[in-house]
Amino acid sequence: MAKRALITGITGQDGSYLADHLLEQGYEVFGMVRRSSTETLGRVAHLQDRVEFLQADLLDQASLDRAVQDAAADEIYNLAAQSFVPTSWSQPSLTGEFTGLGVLRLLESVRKLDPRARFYQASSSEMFGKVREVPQNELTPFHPRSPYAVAKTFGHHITVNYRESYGLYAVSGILFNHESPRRGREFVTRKITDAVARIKLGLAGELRLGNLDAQRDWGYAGDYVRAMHLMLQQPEPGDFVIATGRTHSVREFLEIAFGHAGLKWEDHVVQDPRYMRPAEVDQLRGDAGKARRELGWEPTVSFEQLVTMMVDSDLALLGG
Ligand code: NAP
Ligand code: F7E
Repeated sequence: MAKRALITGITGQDGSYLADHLLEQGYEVFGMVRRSSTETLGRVAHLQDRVEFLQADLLDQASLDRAVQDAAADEIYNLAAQSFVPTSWSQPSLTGEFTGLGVLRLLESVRKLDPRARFYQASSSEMFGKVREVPQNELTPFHPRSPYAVAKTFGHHITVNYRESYGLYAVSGILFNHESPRRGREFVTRKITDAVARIKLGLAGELRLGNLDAQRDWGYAGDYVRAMHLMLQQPEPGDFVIATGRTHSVREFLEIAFGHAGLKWEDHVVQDPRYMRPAEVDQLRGDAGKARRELGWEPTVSFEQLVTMMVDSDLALLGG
């Protein structure tokens, strides 16, 4: 019989790639969506006939209970969150509710109603924040630097705690930044590739950005959802860092993205204090050695391939 998976956050970047991957693996896929007055299924439009959507919200325990019961899933992937770091300073309580307490609510539903399900929590490299060591691995202490990161740190610890308290098969994937043509346009990578396409096609002239010296360990989302699935196939539950092990600056991203379209970034980029953050994380670089050894996981897309894939996709979307 086909395995059943429930994905929260299926309308997001990762949820859509994970749904693609699990359907390819022969899973029956259930996707949790929240009510909205406008359509949010754009990223999963190609899967509408193959996924069963269940309406629920991370703020509403009864709706989560129902979704967990109806899906009767073998594997539950909790990808839903308020995931944009700057919004976590302007809406800190909401971020705590969605990104922190939402994890606890879902774990409660699993504990009460489907404790044999395997549970994946989407944790983040942002938990390392003001880093204690470079590169960061599963044993590196956390020092979160934004309300988002604080909420994710709660989500991580409560996942480990439910594993230890109730014997749930619950794992936390500590994923470094991963991007794709399906990335939201507010995140710096997609903001840049979307602007490159607009500038190239004469639809825009400038791009306003914040800290160009910020560095990230950027990988490809399609590679990272494979790791999520692998984590739930292990004999024992455990936590894993997923990263490329290479760091690049926003400036390097600009250089490749604009260069790929035959443009010079210096002619178009304007630094704007509005996009600076109250606290920055500077030296994120992941050590995915445990995932390589125990999951056999490797990233397949290089930084250059990622940037050019995103520029090409945005050019195509705009008809270029
Ligand atoms: P994303 O594109 O922002 O997607 C977030 C998803 O969460 C959307 O489907 C959104 O639904 C849903 N959601 C938000 N609030 C909700 C609520 N109250 N109830 C139900 N659903 C809700 O994020 P992503 O990049 O795919 O990331 C997936 C997860 O991994 C997130 O938890 C993120 O924090 C974490 N993460 C991401 C990265 C990364 O680099 N991408 C790295 C580490 C960890 P709507 O469509 O209705 O808004
Ligand atoms: O920022 C700098 C900014 O918003 C990356 C989320 O998926 O990954 C993501 O969080 C860097 C920061 O992603 C702009 O200061 C400069 O240093 O693309 P971002 P993020 O904050 O790293 C982690 C792992 C997650 O878990 C999150 O959910 O780029 N930057 N100028 C800018 N960033 C933005 N957004 N906009 C700018 O104009």
